[in-house]
Amino acid sequence: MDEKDWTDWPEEFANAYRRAGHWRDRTLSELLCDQARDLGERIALVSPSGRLSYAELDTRVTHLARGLADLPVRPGERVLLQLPNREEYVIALFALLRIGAVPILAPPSLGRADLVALTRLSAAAVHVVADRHGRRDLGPVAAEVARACPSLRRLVVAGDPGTGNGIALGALEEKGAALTGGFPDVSPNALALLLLSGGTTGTPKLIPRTHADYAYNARASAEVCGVGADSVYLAVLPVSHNFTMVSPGLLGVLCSGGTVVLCPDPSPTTALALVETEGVTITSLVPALVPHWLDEAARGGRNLSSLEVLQVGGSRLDDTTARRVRPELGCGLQQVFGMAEGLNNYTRLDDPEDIVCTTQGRPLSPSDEVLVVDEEGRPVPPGQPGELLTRGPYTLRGYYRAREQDRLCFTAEGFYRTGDLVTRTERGDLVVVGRVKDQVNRAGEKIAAVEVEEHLLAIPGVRAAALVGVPDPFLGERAVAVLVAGGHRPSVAEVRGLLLERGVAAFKVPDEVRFAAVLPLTGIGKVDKRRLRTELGSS
Ligand code: OOB
Repeated sequence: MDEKDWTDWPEEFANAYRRAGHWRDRTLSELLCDQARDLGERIALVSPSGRLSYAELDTRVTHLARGLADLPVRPGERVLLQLPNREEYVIALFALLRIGAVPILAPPSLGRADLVALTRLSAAAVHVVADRHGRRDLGPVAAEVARACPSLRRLVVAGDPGTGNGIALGALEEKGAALTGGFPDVSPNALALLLLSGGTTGTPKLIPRTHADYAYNARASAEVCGVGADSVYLAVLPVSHNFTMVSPGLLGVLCSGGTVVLCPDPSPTTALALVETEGVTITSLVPALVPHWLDEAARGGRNLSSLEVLQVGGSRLDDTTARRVRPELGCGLQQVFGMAEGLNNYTRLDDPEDIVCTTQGRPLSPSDEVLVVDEEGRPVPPGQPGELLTRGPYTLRGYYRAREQDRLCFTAEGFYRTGDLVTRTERGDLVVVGRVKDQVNRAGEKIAAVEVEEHLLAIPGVRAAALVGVPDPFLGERAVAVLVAGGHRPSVAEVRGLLLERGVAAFKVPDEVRFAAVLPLTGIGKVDKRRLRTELGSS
């Protein structure tokens, strides 16, 4: 693998993380093998396709790994993994890790534009995709991406490959079952997978995570969240998201010997039924889903007594909703302030209720370093807002193939600039009070404003465009596009149609379109988003 593709931790830090016992000598794939050996018949995974024990999961992973190696998928090759919450996601993820390939964890909702940009950035050789996601047929988009990206040699389809060029994932698994042979040696310090960054730039960024760092993130999170062999975790949010993967999520639960239940759709009716029938003990939600869960629970008819912990994160949970969780759901609340780039903050299960309901927690690891700084980079006293900077044993030191952007996103000392405005209490708990990065956080899904603005500017007649997040009772923030139009003012439906045609993901399409004669500017001539947000929020 080319070391220049990503920035490793400096030797002295790597040694310290090993000495502290954070980084260990096992790959993510070896962790599953260990569990299969030790736990055998315990149930690892439950989905609409059935139940898989640790041993069965491991066998299916081995078969698919052999089928993939036979294609061939080679060690170090990047593979776009775009599957929803179904068992094939877990099998394909571990199979790719087993052969030393590098999965890119892409949500099924991604649009053509992002898929093409990610494939070009990573030179991915294979696209593993589901036949459909909800009612959306993913085949046509996959075919367009393949046409636009010569690096893509193979398309592997979970489900029905139809008449296209795709190979059925099931057929590869079957073929692999008849093959024998070993797997390549993979270093625990090697690049394991690539995560998508919410981003603030026009093109998406990829986050490199190693086996050792990701395993530590999962294991330490499991400990802080009280996850063990008796835990049953319900994956409601997309499994490709870092929250559902390692906070403690899928990997944290599997490395603790618990059971992961995949929720096939995010509706509270489906989810609460599974809580009852599977005896779910812990799950994770974005704040936008919480009121729907509370409403559904209030309707009664479901026994939710197994639920011990409801984790909420991805965007700011308001204090009022937070205080309703324990009395109305009968379980504890845990706030999670995390980022795919690394740092996870958690309120602790034994924190006083007031801290749990009003703060976003404190760092997971004793080796996490956090600074809260003013615009000149000077630390601010407790209670004062400042930008959160961080470095630590599971926080990246640089994006994948993005040396230019790294100069803006990291300090000279290797701290990641989160772009989040926080205050820190005397106790060390963090409260998220805003953000300095130009991003809309729509129900936990991050939208880089410039990316959408570039597409808006390509619409005929649009002279200037700004995308801002405006407070919304359901979404946390809704995306509002403010356009300066030359003559014809395109309707919301037209803007929507044009952006979708350009391959923009549906969740990034503005919820609302407004028109202005000019955009307000700051002293140095940048669009004054703060003013725009205030004006829009109050109208
Ligand atoms: C999680 O990860 P990402 O990469 O989708 O987004 C990270 C950003 C943070 O920088 C912050 O702006 C926002 O999402 N955020 C929160 C928050 N949790 C995340 N803002 C306020 N309160 C919170 N509790 O969103 C993520 C990754 C792992 C675990 C949980 C969330």
